[in-house]
Amino acid sequence: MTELNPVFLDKLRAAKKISFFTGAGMSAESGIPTFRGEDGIWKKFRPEELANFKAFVRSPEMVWEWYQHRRRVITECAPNPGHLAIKDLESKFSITVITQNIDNLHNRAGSSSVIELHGNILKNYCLTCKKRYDHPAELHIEGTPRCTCGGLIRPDVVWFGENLPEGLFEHAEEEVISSDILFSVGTSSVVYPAASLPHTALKKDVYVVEVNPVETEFTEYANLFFKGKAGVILPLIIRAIS
Ligand code: BV8
Ligand code: ZN
Repeated sequence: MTELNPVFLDKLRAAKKISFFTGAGMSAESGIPTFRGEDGIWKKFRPEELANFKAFVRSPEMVWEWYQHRRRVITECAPNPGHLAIKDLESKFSITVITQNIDNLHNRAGSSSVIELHGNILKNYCLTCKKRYDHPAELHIEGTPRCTCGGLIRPDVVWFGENLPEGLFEHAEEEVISSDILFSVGTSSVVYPAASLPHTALKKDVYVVEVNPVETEFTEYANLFFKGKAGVILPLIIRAIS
């Protein structure tokens, strides 16, 4: 049993507002492969080849095939005890989730305040007229989905080299610096500007806790590091304060 640090427990009991900054590791126990782990999807694919606009314009079929594959995986998965623990904490604290994940699992777990920094794999829009196609049933995918205007439809996710949606990152920063505690869960902390959020929190004296089975680029800066899986550590924290 991971003995919970008494300083941390005091901070937790005194906290009003807690933010969670999550990455692909948050969904690993739901069965969704991470990007950079052993079975990471970047092992088979390279982000430059797939998760960027040029790749999409060059070969929309290939990029759509990749996203359809990931959609199928995601729809077969369910929120894990880590997602559910974050949702349960809403009964005691004001909770904001800031996720890098596009898998919609925090929403499916019932979290009421979720900021999706990099978009949502179930959402799409037309490159030409910006018409939205947010219900997969609307997408007729033989090869590459086309809009009624004839334009190419793309997934509503943030690709490398693309800016985050207007104002979203600033909103996430505000949530983080106004929190008593920030949990950074399941992220290798290498993709910016998202990965700057825990550092911004530290600068504003927010107590930052990292949850990850391995140390990351951020671990040396964290106020507290739980070496473990999200689906184990987060429910354990719930039990400690119930
Ligand atoms: C931007 C959505 C301004 C799509 C993703 C040169 C040119 C252009 C840009 C850059 C450049 N150099 C740097 C940049 C910026 C670039 C960047 O940071 N690159 C990195 C790679 C160096 N960032 C961008 O381009 C961003 N935009 O900067 O705009 C701009 C504009 C123009 C020009 C310049 C700048 C946009 C980045 C968004 C990319 N989109 N995803 C899709 O998913 O298809 S990124 C994707 O990877 C995720 O969204 C996530 O954000 C990111 C990182 O992955 P993680 O979530 O951390 O996952 P990872 O696998 O890495 O780690 C998993 C962790 O979980 C591990 O630590 C593991 O130990 C742990 N774990 C495993 N199991 C568990 C667990 N933890 C807990 N429990 C478990 N059970
Ligand atoms: Zn259109």
